[in-house]
Amino acid sequence: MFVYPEVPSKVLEAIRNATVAIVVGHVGPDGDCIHSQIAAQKLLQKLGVEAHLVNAGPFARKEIKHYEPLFAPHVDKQLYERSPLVVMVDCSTLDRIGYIAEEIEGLTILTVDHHSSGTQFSDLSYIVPKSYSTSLNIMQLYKALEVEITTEIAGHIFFGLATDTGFLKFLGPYRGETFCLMAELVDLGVSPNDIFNRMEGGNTFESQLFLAKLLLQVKSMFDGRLMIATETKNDLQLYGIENRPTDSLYAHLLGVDDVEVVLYFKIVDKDVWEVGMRASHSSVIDVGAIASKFDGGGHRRAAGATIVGTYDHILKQLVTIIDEALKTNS
Ligand SMILES: [Mn+2]
Repeated sequence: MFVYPEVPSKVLEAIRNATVAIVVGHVGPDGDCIHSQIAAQKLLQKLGVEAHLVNAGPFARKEIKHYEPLFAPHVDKQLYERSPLVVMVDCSTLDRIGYIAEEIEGLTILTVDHHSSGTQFSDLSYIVPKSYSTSLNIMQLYKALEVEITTEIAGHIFFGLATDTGFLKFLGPYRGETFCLMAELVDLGVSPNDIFNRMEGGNTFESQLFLAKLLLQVKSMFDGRLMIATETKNDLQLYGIENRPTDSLYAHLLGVDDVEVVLYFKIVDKDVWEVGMRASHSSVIDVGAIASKFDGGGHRRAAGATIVGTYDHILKQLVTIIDEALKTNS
């Protein structure tokens, strides 16, 4: 059974000694990022710290979109001058927080994360690669600091966990501790059924059409071991960025027999692509390592990178790397 490591006393001290803080998360935030940010903010507030939420966005995912008004897109200059403690959640490298990295230069950063990629740049961190979500790390902070977890906070923690485990589908064996923590959250008043409906509900017709369009044009390579989906500018105009069917696309393609890697090319700008990468459960390919070659980040099975270059060039580079990886592992 896995046991969460103790939160370093340095981390607890930094939180206790703070008077003002900024909680930041990665660009293109997901449910774990947003709910971890909010849970961290509430923790700080309960300890008497003035805590602000900042995220560069975009808040494209439907299940987190309504939280956008809680987040500032920039670090206020006056706030910066007060030397706030920066709490960075759900990522451990500065490039993952976008332009906000420049806005917090020189400030002390405390990292809370469960990603294994990227080099640790600060000793002020609570990084647990085995944790299924950053929100569970935050739960450990609540316990270590003896701050009450209310029903509302338990809901944030559960939502983060549900997001990163595909509502428990990605859990492996001998990880009973995650179920124990979930049981605690449920007994604090969280309804898994409500969370599931919030996570999975609200699909628009446009998102289903967008998904259909992407699926019809998927490129299959290496006998179906690699699948590549690519959106066009026209798709974005037609269906809207808020209807990007990211999770369902991965779920559909990872469900195909023999598939090991799925790539999703998303348009950011002319010759700027955000490439989402997923590896199947049975594959030994580490997409986190592939993403880090392009200054991206993530985990073994889920990662992404923002890459500058023409589509053909990026595709060629990625296909070459994945071809190598598939050859060494077959
Ligand atoms: Mn996460």
